[in-house]
Amino acid sequence: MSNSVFILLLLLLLLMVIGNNGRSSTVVDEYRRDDFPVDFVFGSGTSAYQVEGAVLEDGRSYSIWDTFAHAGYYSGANGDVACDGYHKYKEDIQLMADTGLEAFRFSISWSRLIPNGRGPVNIKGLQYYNDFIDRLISHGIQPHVTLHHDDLPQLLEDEYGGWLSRNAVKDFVAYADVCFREFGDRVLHWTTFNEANVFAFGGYDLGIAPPGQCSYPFGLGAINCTKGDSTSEPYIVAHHLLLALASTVRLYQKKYQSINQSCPAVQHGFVGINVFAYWFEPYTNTVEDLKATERAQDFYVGWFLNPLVNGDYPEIMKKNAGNRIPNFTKLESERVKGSFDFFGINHYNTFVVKDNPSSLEMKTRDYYGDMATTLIFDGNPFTPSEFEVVPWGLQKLLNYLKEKYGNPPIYIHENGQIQPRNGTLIDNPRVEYLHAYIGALLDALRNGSNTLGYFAWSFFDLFELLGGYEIGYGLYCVDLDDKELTRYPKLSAHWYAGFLKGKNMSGIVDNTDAKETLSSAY
Ligand code: IFM
Repeated sequence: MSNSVFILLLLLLLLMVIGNNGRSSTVVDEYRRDDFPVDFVFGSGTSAYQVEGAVLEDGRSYSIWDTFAHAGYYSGANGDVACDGYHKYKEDIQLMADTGLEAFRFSISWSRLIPNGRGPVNIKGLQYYNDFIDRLISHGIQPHVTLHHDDLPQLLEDEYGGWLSRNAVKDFVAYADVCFREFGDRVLHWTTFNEANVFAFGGYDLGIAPPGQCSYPFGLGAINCTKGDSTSEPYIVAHHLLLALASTVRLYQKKYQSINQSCPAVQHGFVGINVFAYWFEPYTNTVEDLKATERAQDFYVGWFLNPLVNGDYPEIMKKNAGNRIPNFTKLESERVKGSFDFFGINHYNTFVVKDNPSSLEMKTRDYYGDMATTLIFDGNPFTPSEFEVVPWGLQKLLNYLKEKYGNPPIYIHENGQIQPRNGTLIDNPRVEYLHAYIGALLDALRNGSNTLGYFAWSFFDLFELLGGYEIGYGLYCVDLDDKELTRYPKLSAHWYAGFLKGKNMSGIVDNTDAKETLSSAY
């Protein structure tokens, strides 16, 4: 090749990259399980309230999610039965094994294990989770446990106001202690809080998640904001979650990671936290929009990751929230800093961010007002009918976490495609989504991201946090019209199983199996 042709080709390549709006590298289109490291884990997940049902069986007490659902947020729907996972877990675990899952992420219901919130352990609850974990392991599936997935025991909410009180820190650590003691010989991966940020702003600013608190004029929920203070409560709750994480990690290190009287057998597990993370693109390349984009990331993930990596909240949060965001004492800051073994992220989509300085002029501001941005959503941000497929958003997010927070160990705890729950098993949009995002993940790994695992959300269609039974993300459909709540694989379950079992995957899907299943199912 002559020099001039070579230079021309290089120029062409450069133009193609720029033409792609700087949107990161191309996403790998064809890949197989073997392209990922052997010790990388692929799994799927659920959470207790969303699948178990049996809400008052065998000694379980109500959690704040039961109360939230029964208050009418889901127009009468609730998790009283959900997928009946409490009774059907044996067949469910068989299904996980048939699908080829290497790991399964689930949460323990605090109010099933310790119905009073603190004090005596419920033997039936203990048996259930022991058997659940044993079965996963005997089927070759790693258990990844979440301790709190929006479901604080209601008794603690009633007693002292739940996570608004520092008392919750002590009770949470005691609950974690029980879990480490009882299950830590088999469980290595512990996530303290699922979507700590959404729990704080969804539950205490917007009122769209348990416990559904908000103050006028800020809430977004279906129920009126009759209780709460959107201007300060999200910050107080987040602060307590961080202190609880720090104390839990200390407890694990002191009591379970070194030989001592209370724990003669050393545990070698990992304790982390999970946050919800969008990728944000600036609306324009103006300094204002670029700063707004950085600010949005600080408010979403920096809120938790900055204290954990650097010992304090992002400067811009402290500036904009003023005295509504708590301060860390010197000792707290030292304890919070570094108190994680991994970060879990839940990533679904990418949004565009525009500067919105006028919100800072408001006399009273909620957390979103402090963020001073307009997040541009196409349709309903929380329950759209389908997510746009933006795999480069995941690549950019992983790269951002690598650059900004020193390449911490990451688990992608949730990623998946939303769809209306209408009984269809041919879910091509979900296949397209999973195929694209797993390809993007491979690119990110090749780019040096320290991501250690990926969990497709969700294993079943379950009781959804933001849409009850109206929407689903499941690889498997649960037939709500059948009293047996029979599970049926969707096309995406076949696709994921093919990938996990070593097939070469492209975007093209063979739907022969799914068609057969569909006709026998309906
Ligand atoms: O179902 C929820 C889950 O409980 C938390 N992350 C988002 C999912 C989909 O909305």
